Amino acid sequence: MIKQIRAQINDAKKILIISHINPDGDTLGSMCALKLAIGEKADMLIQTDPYPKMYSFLPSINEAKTFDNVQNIYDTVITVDVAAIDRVIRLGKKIFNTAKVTINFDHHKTNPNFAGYNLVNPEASSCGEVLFDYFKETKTKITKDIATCLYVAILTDTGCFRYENAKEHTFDAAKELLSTGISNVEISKKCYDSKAKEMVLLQSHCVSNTKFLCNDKVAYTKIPNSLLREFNAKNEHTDGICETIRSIDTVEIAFAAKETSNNSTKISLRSKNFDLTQITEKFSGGGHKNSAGCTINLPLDDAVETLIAEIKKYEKNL
Ligand SMILES: [Mn+2]
Repeated sequence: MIKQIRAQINDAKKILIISHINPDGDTLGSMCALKLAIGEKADMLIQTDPYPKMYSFLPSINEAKTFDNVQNIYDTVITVDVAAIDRVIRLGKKIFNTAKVTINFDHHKTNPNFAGYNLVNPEASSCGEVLFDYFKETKTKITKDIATCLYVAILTDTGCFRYENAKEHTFDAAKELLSTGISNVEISKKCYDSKAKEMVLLQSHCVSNTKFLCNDKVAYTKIPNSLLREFNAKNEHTDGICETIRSIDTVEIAFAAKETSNNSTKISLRSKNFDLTQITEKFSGGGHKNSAGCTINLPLDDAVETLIAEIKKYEKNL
């Protein structure tokens, strides 16, 4: 598959690389790394504008297009870190559907191989690691800028190398990326110590309003839209709340329920050992064992009740 993908990328005239909606460090880092490796004929599309500001240091990210200035002129579309095609929306989906060649680089075990060419490795920590292996296999030179992008992808998806998905090979990849001369200290500062004031204040409010269930094994917080207005915060500022709640010693499953509209609630879940995909798949969501998400088409309070009822079915396994 690697050879076929390389041949398709070589033959392509105009390539669009698409990151997933509500982008994180893995999808943005992977997108920029691939753009830098391919060069001129590749464009990038960010589907959520603005994207989290802390990633604005990623090399080449300022060249990325948004729905305002992207056109359907691409014969080849590549998705990075996109678990399912419904994570590509609006014009992005149309461009994907009309492209002659589609390529899918990913690491979600729930990925249904939705493209013409699929390089999906559920053993990899991140899409960044999948690309690292692809670059090694195809003898693509990993420049300092590409290394920065891949390091951000791996660092953020492994929670600073703390999660189960950080395996020996992940550390080998990180070591090789560091050998290009990038600074792990500087990158960590940019990813973790450069938060907006609104974000930290919103998060501490949400965390202090955490509710507990099942002998404190399940914990959650609700984020109504009114709260974002109160803190002058943006959607991206809710990233990371779940991780803080999960860090409580008794907690096995943590979730944050974010109101998206009157009739739709976005759920982010984190666990320590429990496989969350058994829950998110019931709501047509996806993700990984310890980090998953879904959207429930109900108002905030009803969505939370529905989700709790589902989680309680597994109470004895927690
Ligand atoms: Mn990822």
